[in-house]
Amino acid sequence: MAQAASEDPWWEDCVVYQIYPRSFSDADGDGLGDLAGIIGRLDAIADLGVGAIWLSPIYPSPDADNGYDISDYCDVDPRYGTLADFDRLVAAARDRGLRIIMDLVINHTSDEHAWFQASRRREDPYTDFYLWRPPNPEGGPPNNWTGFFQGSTWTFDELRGEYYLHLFDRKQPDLNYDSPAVLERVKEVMRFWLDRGVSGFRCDVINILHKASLADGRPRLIVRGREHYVSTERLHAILRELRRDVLDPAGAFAIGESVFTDLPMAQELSDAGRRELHALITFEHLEVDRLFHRYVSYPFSARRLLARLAHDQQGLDWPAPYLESHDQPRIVSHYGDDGRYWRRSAIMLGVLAMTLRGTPLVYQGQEIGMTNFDFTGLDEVDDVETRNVDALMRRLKIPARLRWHWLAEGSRDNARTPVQWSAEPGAGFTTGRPWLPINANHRRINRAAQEHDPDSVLAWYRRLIALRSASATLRRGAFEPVGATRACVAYRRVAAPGDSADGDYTVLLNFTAQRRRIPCSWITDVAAPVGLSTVGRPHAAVAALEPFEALVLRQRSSA
Ligand code: TEU
Repeated sequence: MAQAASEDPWWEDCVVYQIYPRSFSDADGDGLGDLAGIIGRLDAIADLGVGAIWLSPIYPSPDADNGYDISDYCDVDPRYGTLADFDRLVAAARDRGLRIIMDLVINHTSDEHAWFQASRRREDPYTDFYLWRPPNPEGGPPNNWTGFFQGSTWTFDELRGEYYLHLFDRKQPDLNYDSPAVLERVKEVMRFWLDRGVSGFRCDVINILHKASLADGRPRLIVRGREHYVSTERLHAILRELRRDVLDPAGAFAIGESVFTDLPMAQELSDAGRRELHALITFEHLEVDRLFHRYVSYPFSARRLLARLAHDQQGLDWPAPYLESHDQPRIVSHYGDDGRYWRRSAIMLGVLAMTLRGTPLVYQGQEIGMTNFDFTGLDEVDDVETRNVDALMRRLKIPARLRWHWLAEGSRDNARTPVQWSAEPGAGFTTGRPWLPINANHRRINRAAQEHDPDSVLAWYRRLIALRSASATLRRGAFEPVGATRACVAYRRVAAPGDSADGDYTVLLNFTAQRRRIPCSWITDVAAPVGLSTVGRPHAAVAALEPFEALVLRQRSSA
């Protein structure tokens, strides 16, 4: 029983589809997505050929960080539905061959969680559930740390008469993992959802749970103090304990989101033999042209992108490649072109996403090429991080135009606008007033318009997911960089010895709006059959790639 997970590593064969529930589909017209809305769209998800859904948080939450501040781990927020609706979702998903993966946010709770309220009052057993400290001798915060959302990580609580630590918003107090009781409660939460039929967890900021020390941090512009809590020894022990006691007995999958992660650290967290996490979500490949939490941009280089991808693709036991999430700008607006080459570049990025090794994650709307928002000012933005970065940029006296340019490029709300199901007002997302504005381009970019169009981004995603599902090489074959220029990349996927019937694949991608010559050494066999061409190429004798072209060649296995 304890080995169930290793007996059926189902996640190695499937694509995971991420739903950000508030923006997915609204069945009751209140402008916020809900579980009934998701149930109503399950056929549209299953039809993509994916095998699992990762649900961003649906728990009760005051929404300081849109559900990543949870006030009850064992319930559903009434705005999304009920536990009975959740059970219906699990069953309806199962009927369509879809598994459900829950977002597990255990670094922090909401300050409105009953544990925190009891902890403020020093009620046992909750007194030490959070990181409380008295003021420093001058009366200020206990140390000099700064948080992910800027500013001090400490807030003074009048009732308790102490400061509490929060690495994110002040309404997201960090749990204290030096207290064994906290981990026991977390196990109960995980079992609660596993018993309801979920197949695993996406573990939010999982590598920063444990704070080894609360000493001052080294001088840094952002997230000062991180050296005291990123991937501590105790964190590794916690992960092994959760795997042994909760995940493995249920055959459940754990994919962790990890921050400030170099390759050795990522290897430790997700190494199969260490039995901590099955897979890891990292950020660096989405920041090859970004600084400062992606809020400051500089010129893109395909060479740098390939190097970053190769890091995880070659260095990790089981990578989780992805190009979009609820925290990232839309990929077609970032590494593609959301103007003239919108369709072709969205498809090229789809080819990239579906030809990497590991368990790919596709974010809602990516499959129809949704773009960054078209907001014109900060008053339309909801995201707490964007607002805090704005405040910081104001303090740094960044001129207004540049400030908006950077915020608009980096804001997490870019990916959070409602899914564009149709050209109607409300985009088929809601009949009410949407919680976040709908992009005006929904009249052109929407699911209904692409449903039956064989050249659409959607049709290509279906085709690419089907290709991947049928190809052991694409799922688990080795990744070998072939070459890169500033504009183009080439890599090979090489069949494992047992998978040689499937053959090898060479993928060539152009990330620019110009026709670009490629070195002839990138194509080793001009007679290789074309597996996929986004510009209708008949053969592999290629000297240059068209703007945003993607080309996949199939070769006999070298194994
Ligand atoms: O994100 C963690 C995280 O560090 C980053 O995504 C961060 O929001 C940002 O990208 C830094 O630039 C996770 C969740 O995905 C995010 O939505 C939450 O806000 C955060 O944790 C806190 O729970």
